[in-house]
Amino acid sequence: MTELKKSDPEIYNAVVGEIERERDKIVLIASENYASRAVLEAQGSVFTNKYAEGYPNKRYYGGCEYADVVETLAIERAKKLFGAEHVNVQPHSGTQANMAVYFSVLKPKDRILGLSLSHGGHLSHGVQANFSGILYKTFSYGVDKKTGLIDYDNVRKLANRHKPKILLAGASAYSRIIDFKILSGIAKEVNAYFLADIAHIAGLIATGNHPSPVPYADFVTTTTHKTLRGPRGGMIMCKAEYARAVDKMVFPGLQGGPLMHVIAAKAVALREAMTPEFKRYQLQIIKNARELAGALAGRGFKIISGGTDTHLMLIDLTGNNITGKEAEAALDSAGITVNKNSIPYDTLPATITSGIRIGTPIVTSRKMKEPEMVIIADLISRVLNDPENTTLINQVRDKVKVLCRKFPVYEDIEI
Ligand code: DSN
Repeated sequence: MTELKKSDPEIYNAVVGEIERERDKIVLIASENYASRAVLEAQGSVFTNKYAEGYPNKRYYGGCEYADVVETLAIERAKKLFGAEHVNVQPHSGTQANMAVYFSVLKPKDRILGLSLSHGGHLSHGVQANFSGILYKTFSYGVDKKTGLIDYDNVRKLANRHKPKILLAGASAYSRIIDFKILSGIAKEVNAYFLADIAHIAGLIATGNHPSPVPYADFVTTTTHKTLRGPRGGMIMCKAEYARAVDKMVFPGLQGGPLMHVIAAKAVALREAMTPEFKRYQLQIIKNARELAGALAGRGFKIISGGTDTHLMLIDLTGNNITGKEAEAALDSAGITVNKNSIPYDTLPATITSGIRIGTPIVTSRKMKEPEMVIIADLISRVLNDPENTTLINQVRDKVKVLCRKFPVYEDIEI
């Protein structure tokens, strides 16, 4: 980064700080990942300079011959990877992908039914403070208080009562397999569109480690940067009959120029996702999550739903004498990054919470395996049992650094 260092030392220093943070901390944010060097290079390429409003071979700008190459490759790779009839790779984010789907089939005040944010859903699935809650009449289903699992009978009841125009599946903090087949059946029964937002589990689905909603869903939206390990961005898959409506809504409906550098990076990530190595990686994410959940449970932590089938787990701290906010802060000072998270039926506000969410995509990208998960569980447990003990926090931070050095990341980036 010699040019950046010379021309803008403040930004250069922040980038170096971020490289060091990502390198020296154990990052367990379930929605993050460390993209490959190839993805970073594509995203940092000269495609950042290019306007390409429109779609391949139908652009509103000249000079799009290479933009057409990358966007066509991204579309074709996504179609092949997920078995989708139609793909749009232009949404700038997952929320914008959801917005484009809503705008293509809903009118303001139409009804949406999705998983409640406080039970593991997402902002854009109908939260009042989000555009989805402002524009539409939104209803939510939740998880069973005892099992922590989605109560499909209750979803059916609510769907019959509220008659939504879209039934939404998908979550940000749900650790079990989502039965897309049952949910799509419920949508059919009430004549609703079925939208599956697979942002968190796209990598697991692409590699057959979680059942796919693509055969059943009218629309499937995702981000490309979580388990899929690409650049930050969104993507829509849909049945061919909605292709025109979705494409028109993304551009010119909601966006102008697509981010061609991000689309180039999406294409790279989608190619990586087709490799046997990526399939092994996704399986290891799940194995690591199971091991970590088991090791934490063995140290007195309550895991919502009793465990995990995916890349993440939600820890209920109500029996551990610490809030989610306090746990997040104590762990971060010990070099372990997690996020506070509401648990189902939480009595504390979202700014404090009674839980933390933990995910394994990044530590698995660093090639850590089950033995390291036991070490991490032990470090987490020590910090959360004695969060104000600065000597202990410093000791844990040193151990974290040693572990991180054994599993390096971005070693070859010249700073
Ligand atoms: N905010 C993301 C998450 O952390 O799950 C979802 O978009």
